Amino acid sequence: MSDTQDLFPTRLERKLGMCERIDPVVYGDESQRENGPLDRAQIDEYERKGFLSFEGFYDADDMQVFLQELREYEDDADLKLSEGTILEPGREEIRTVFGIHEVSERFQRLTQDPKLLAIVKQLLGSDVYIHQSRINYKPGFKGKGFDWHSDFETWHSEDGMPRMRALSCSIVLTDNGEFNGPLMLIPGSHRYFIPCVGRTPQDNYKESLKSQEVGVPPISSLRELMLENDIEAPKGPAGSLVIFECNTMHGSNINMSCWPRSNLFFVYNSVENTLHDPYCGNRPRPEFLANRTNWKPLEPLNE
Ligand code: 6CS
Ligand code: FE
Repeated sequence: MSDTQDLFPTRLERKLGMCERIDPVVYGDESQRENGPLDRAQIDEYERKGFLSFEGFYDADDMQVFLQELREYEDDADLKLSEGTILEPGREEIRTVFGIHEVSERFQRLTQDPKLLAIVKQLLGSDVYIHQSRINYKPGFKGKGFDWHSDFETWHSEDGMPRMRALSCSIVLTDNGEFNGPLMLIPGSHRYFIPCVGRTPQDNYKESLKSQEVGVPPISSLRELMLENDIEAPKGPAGSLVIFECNTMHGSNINMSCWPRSNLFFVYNSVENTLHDPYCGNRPRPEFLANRTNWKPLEPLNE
């Protein structure tokens, strides 16, 4: 078991009600919060909603080289066989490639983009490192969806992440429109921790990354959050960015369009929030899902 008290019990036999968040959303004192690229209004919006979206954060043309690399992976038999590559259920199409920043130098460099890193450090109020990276391909007609979930609920239970001091940067590599299964988020949902019912099977990730059964919040809690705050699905051209807090409820629909919806995710964790033993009591998940070996602070890479 972990060497710290479990403040967020989940994955139990009995249903527990949702509880109010106990961790800050934006870390650091006033001066730290002012010290970064986000202005007061953006900080307040992130604190209130649990996410921020930036249309055209990167130039769409600059995303082409990243997309080209994705296309090459689709024809890379070895990569498709590796454990960090998840295929669509019952198909040959790639669903997710995990650990992309370790597979590709170009993606590694992007994790250290000065513009992005400055925003992340302003929100987390500390040095940061990559907890997890991935690309969700969501190919046209065949890309399945992702059920509603809080990433933190999984990362706490299955990776031993102690507190809510991490965030995901989702960079859209293809246009995210209404019809190709954009990321959907429930504003304000990050303010509640929603325990999930059901013990975590060993090696749960072998199933959960294709279709999540354990760690899916109760419908009653989801309904309460949606009625209170609605749902938002930020859209935008390739190069747009959504930053969402580790505990913000999110999911996405299947892709019924002909256009792929390929998003890149970098998960930044505070160096003050490094992993303990998984709170669910299982053995740790593989490195491509949860980085346990390199917590060195990321330095910005200038062009
Ligand atoms: O288990 C995880 O870490 C992954 N599962 C989901 C549905 N989102 C976060 C992450 O990619
Ligand atoms: Fe997720």
